[in-house]
Amino acid sequence: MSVRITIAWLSQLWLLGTRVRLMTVCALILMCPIGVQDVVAQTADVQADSNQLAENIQANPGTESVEMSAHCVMANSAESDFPNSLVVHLVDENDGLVAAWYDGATTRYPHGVLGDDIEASELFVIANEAGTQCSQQVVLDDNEVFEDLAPRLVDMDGDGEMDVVTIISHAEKGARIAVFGYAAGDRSQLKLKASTRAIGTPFRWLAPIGMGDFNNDGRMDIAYVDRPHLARILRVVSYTESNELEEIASAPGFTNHRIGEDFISSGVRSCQGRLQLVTADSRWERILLTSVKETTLVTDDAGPFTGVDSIRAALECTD
Ligand SMILES: [Ca+2]
Ligand SMILES: [Ca+2]
Ligand SMILES: [Ca+2]
Repeated sequence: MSVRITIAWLSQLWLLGTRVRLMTVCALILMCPIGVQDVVAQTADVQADSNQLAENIQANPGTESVEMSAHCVMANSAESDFPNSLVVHLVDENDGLVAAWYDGATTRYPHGVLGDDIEASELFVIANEAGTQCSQQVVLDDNEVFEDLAPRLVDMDGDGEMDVVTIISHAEKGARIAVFGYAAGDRSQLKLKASTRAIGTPFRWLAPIGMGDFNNDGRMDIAYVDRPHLARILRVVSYTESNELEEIASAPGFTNHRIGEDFISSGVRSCQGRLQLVTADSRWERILLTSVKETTLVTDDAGPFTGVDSIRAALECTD
């Protein structure tokens, strides 16, 4: 089922229409200072407020008629409670996810390790579909939040389309990594595709380091620090053929986050074709470079940790 809706634009940035336009918008967004990203999405669904649409059309002489599916929702990252959580993927010829952000601020999970106790309860995405863009929304249950800074767009299952890697925390079970995306060929509903098991205790968190094929077996992996303030265990999970996140390696002695910081001090570097995880050691004294050899983590010392800038410097290849 589809409906024909006239779409009006809330900003000067034009989005709907061709992929070229979207690439232009994404490029603009990437160049925008934080806080002034105008708009990523302006789509409409069958429940859209027709009066509002009419006003928008009158206020914006440039309007378009676009064939939209009924599963699309209104979405505007600039009006989100977390506009800075916007992430975009520069589009190639493929259809699929091109942007994601959090919304729905809530204080129902008062953990506060990321600097405040305001967390997100909603995830929005924009997908390219046959030349149009469609926005979709995930709304968490009341006992969950996205205890995160920004979603991550990565093709985890290797189907050529971006997936969204998030952190969900549960009132009774604490944090887990959750991967959202579309089932092959079906963009009618964004789905939870895979998840780690939750830590098991409320107010226990994890901090992603990054995504990549760290053990070089052709499957994407996620590296994270399990309880960076407490257990300080580096774990690597692999995205399996059956949409599971299966642990392939772990070791204690790592951290990448301090309570109250609204950033994560870690990342993945690729130097001479070799992927390495960059973190601090559990005492915040040294910078560690860690690679995955089959089921073993191999760690090298890369000098003193002197703040997040020293992590940034270690992410650069030196030769
Ligand atoms: Ca927050
Ligand atoms: Ca994918
Ligand atoms: Ca792998």
